Amino acid sequence: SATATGDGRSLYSGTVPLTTSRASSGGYQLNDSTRGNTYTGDAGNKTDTCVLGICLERAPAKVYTDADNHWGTGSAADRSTAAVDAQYGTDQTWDYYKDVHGRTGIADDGKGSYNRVHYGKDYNNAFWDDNCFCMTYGDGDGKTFGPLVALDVTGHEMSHGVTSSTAALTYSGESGGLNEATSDIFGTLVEFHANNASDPGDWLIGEKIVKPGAGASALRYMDKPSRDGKSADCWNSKVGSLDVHYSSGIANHFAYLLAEGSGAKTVGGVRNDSPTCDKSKLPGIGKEKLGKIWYRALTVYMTSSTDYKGARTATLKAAKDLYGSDSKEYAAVAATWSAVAVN
Ligand code: ASN
Ligand code: ZN
Ligand code: CA
Repeated sequence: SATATGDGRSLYSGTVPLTTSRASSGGYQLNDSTRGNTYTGDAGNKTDTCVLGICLERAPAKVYTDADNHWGTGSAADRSTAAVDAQYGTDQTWDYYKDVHGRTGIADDGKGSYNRVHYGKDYNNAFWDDNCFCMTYGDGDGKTFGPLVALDVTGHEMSHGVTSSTAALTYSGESGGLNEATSDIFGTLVEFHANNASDPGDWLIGEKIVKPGAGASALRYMDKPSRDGKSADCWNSKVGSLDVHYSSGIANHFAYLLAEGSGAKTVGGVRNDSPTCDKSKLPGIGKEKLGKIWYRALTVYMTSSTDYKGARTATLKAAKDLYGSDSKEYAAVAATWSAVAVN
């Protein structure tokens, strides 16, 4: 079916362009043939019934259709609005990996994946699933979270697919923290790369989806992960026993410091001194170089069992390949891991 150019009124990102497909029956489908047929479907508020990875029943992914190729209303009351956000988010993630890293799709095989929105009832989460190789998003309960379809969340979930296809970091212990941090790092770099005026880049995760009931301005804070009350800023020998969304803090902190340095900055409206664990001062080498180094480390050097010490080694090898071992970038990677107590 022919490619068409439409637009959507999203919940979080304003009016966005959408590449869609003309349906043979008339109208349009929310399916992007220029991005490997990435599509978004309605889960119909159903849930999967799975035990140990085997699913007896799966919620649907009924592809969205529209008569005039102007999708959504900007209000969550219209079911296609969340679909606009999810499709736009995975478009932007596709483009980030393509433009910045030359990666075409999650598995680098040119194939798109799909999103399911309106999963379950009041479902306060979003997730990547290796079985369907797809992303799924809840609507939130409206008190803690709104629909979990913001740019950094879609970038986070799709990046789980990239990790799964590359280093395949085991989702527990320190490797699990690195898996989570990889999704936060690339989710954030996607948000910056999208350069969307309604949802500009920051170093916060989930700032658009939190509601007053969450009692926080974001889900996670990369500048100083302990701002969430649970995440680790600095490595210690027990971090591997934390939930992976908290042991990720060390690598999130590393990423922020490597890009932005240790000086005081305002992040998400909060002034933060981005303290290093060893009181060192770091200049920061920028988020583009952070992305290059982390991507090469993930795709060339990390394995399923990489721990924090291994991440230090992997990123140093990546920095050496990219900039040389005498470079300021190589020195910055070493100093920044030391600054989060990974030596
Ligand atoms: N939203 C969570 C994540 O992507 C779901 C999970 O716990 N795996 O990390
Ligand atoms: Zn995750
Ligand atoms: Ca963000």
